[in-house]
Amino acid sequence: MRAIAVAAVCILTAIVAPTGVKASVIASTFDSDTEGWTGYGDFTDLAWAGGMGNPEGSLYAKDAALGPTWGFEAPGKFSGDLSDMYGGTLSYDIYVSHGGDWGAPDITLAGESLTVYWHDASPGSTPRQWVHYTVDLTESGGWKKGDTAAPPPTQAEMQNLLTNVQYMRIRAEYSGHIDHGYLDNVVMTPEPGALLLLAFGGLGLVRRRRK
Ligand SMILES: [Ca+2]
Ligand SMILES: [Ca+2]
Repeated sequence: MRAIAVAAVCILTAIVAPTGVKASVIASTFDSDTEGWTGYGDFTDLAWAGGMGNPEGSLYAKDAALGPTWGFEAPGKFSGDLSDMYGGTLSYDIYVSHGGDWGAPDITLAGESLTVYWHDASPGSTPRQWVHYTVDLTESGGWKKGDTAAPPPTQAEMQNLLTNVQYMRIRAEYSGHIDHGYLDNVVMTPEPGALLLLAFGGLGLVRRRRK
């Protein structure tokens, strides 16, 4: 009976988790450094902020006031083959010094042949407090193929984009002021079913070793 259960779990795991796919959470909590994050646009003074965060330890940058919209750009672990993140979520906490908006996208997710953008439904972030965002990594998560008037990606387009993500950017500028901002708790979580099956797969391995 146990052997059958182990075999079933192994087959199930093999189906759901083909070679190279890693159904695990990707996170940056900035506990001790910038974790390889950088910026985009006219950011400056990018640094780890040890005394600021949610909780303490976050990523800081400031507006260089040259014109473009600035924000943060994720390191390599948030790119590449993220296909197991389809159906999962992306969440983060952000703190900005000045509020406002001019319609720039809050999140940019660039694939090989398509880039999708996510705009805050209530434009502008609330300044000087931590604001939490959670976005579904599906075609119905509010992503657009351009500005807010552009169509959303199809299911196939979203799934294909996640097979080879080039970069992920999170906007931190909402104001014409020389503003600054902090980013914390950037988390990509796979679709719950993928995590559950991975757990079952692990159970299968433990049982196999005990035999
Ligand atoms: Ca932190
Ligand atoms: Ca600014």
